[in-house]
Amino acid sequence: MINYTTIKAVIFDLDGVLVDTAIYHFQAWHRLATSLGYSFSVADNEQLKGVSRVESLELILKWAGLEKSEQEKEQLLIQKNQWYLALIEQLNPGQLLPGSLDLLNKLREKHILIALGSASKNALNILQKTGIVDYFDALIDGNVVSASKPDPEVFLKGAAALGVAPSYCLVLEDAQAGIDAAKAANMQVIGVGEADNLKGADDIVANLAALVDKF
Ligand code: B16
Ligand code: MG
Repeated sequence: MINYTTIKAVIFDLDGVLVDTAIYHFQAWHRLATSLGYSFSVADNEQLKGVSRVESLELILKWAGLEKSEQEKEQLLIQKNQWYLALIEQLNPGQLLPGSLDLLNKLREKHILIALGSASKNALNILQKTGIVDYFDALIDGNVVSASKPDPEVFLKGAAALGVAPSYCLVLEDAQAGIDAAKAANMQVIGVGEADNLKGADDIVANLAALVDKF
């Protein structure tokens, strides 16, 4: 159970929590995998949620039984990101997930600090396109972390940037790797989505709309 009265900061994951970009990651990885002759499934994609671009490619190559040179991998990463960027070109505030805006407004009203804790190197672009960048007191994304979730680095950096001790932080996550990272950071964590993929979360909600009245 979460004790909401003790929460001084909320650290949001991005893809799959605030914005519905997971489908575009799936489409871009699917296209790349197909070009490599590998049949990329929805179940494969679930394992890539919250995982960095580089590590995602390594997993796909492993599943496909393929070996590539560093130079080839670099090209594949550029290609995947180009396809992904083309897919999110038209992203707009309408693609914020249910409750995102209401929860951000509620936290502001209650003077609870807000940070982003995302593995994505495209996070700033996505926050700008969806019009929510100004809500954040700290932005920690794939450009400033060296260890991928489930390593706690991304969330510990978020707490440090806000000047709040980890035990007063609440993380909102849609990926198992993110739940594990939050727990490793000694933070409370709510899983957003299906319980099967969110083991160890302190609570689970279908979307952020369920949290607006908790604060
Ligand atoms: P990029 P999150 C993660 O974002 C995604 O869940 C994951 O699927 C993606 O591979 C990763 O960002 C890197 O994204 O290619 O944009 O740098 O869920 O941690 O906000
Ligand atoms: Mg996510």
